[in-house]
Amino acid sequence: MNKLKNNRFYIFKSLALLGFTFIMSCGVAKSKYLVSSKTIENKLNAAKGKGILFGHQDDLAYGIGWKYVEGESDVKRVAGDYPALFGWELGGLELDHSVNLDSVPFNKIRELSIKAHNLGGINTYSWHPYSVIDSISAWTKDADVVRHIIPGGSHHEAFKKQLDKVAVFFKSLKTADGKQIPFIFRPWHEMDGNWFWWGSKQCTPSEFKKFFKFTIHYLREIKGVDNMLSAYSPDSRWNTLEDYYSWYPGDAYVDIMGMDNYGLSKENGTEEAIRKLHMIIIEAKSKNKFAALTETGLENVTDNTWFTNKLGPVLQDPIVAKELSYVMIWRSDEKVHFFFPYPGHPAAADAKKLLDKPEILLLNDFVKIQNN
Ligand code: BMA
Repeated sequence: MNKLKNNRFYIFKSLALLGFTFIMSCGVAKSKYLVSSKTIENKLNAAKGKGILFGHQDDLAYGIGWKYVEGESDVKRVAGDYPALFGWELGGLELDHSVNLDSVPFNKIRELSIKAHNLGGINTYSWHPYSVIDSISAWTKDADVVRHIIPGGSHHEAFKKQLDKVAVFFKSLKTADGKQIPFIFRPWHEMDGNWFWWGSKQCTPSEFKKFFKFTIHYLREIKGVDNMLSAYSPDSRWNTLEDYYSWYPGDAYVDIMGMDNYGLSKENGTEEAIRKLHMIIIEAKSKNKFAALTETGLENVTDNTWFTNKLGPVLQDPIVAKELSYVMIWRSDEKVHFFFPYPGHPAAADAKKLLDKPEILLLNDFVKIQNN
């Protein structure tokens, strides 16, 4: 009798456990996004050949007509899902400001970066610091900064203090259980232009390389930021591979080879972008690195078919579609400075049409790939 009772008890317990497991697994299966703690290399490798991750700068922070609204995103509003890659800007951190140079609080950037990571996405950071020499902003044509802040320069120690603050921020990007989240750092971009104090007219290629190398070395080796991939991204002023490599700091300091390109609407703009991406892709492949279109867009989306007619042909080029890891559209500030359309904008349907293509990966597509 007792044995029977015991048996019944065990059967009941097992059924209850089974039921609980079933309910839990249904819950998990139904949830659209799953936490993924894989390294960025693994995540990018998982997506290789399956599609291109679609990214947007400041996506979770603000868009047209909203700011810091939980769960919002202009990409989601228009295309039904979040981007797979999230860009953020760190300018102002070096001055202990509480908000970045676009007025986004660093606490928000941290919170939303962690959220993006927990949803299964990838974060990438740019940094446009004020110069340590005279506190001029990153946008200056006549500064002589780099020479003074590389090792041996008069302001090298001051520059290290700026980097210390960046390291503190990066190390504060942790999940609830205390694990550091991996991310991409893309410093000193568009160096082939002459609008930043690290631009091609403001320092020599050799100074630039020392500068880039030191930045990555210091963060990784001295500050222990060891969960970071680094991206090299000139603008599109370069023409030949030799030009592209003019500022390349060396394989040990670059994980992602890319370019920014805001010229897709120019005459032959898409063809030129494809030509250059092919060069980058071949190089990246031969070095076992990733290739990316690190920034693009059309300010205020003044062409209602820019997404399918300009960006689309670039991303759908067979080599690009197979080999490019990600593309990132620049931020959507107010109505005078946005690069992704908002609901009701005449280009919204066209952007959705491109983003609906199977070879363009939004967050849910990316998470499914990671979980396979
Ligand atoms: C530029 C513009 C600026 C912004 C900067 C850093 O391209 O969007 O308004 O301050 O990037 O995010």
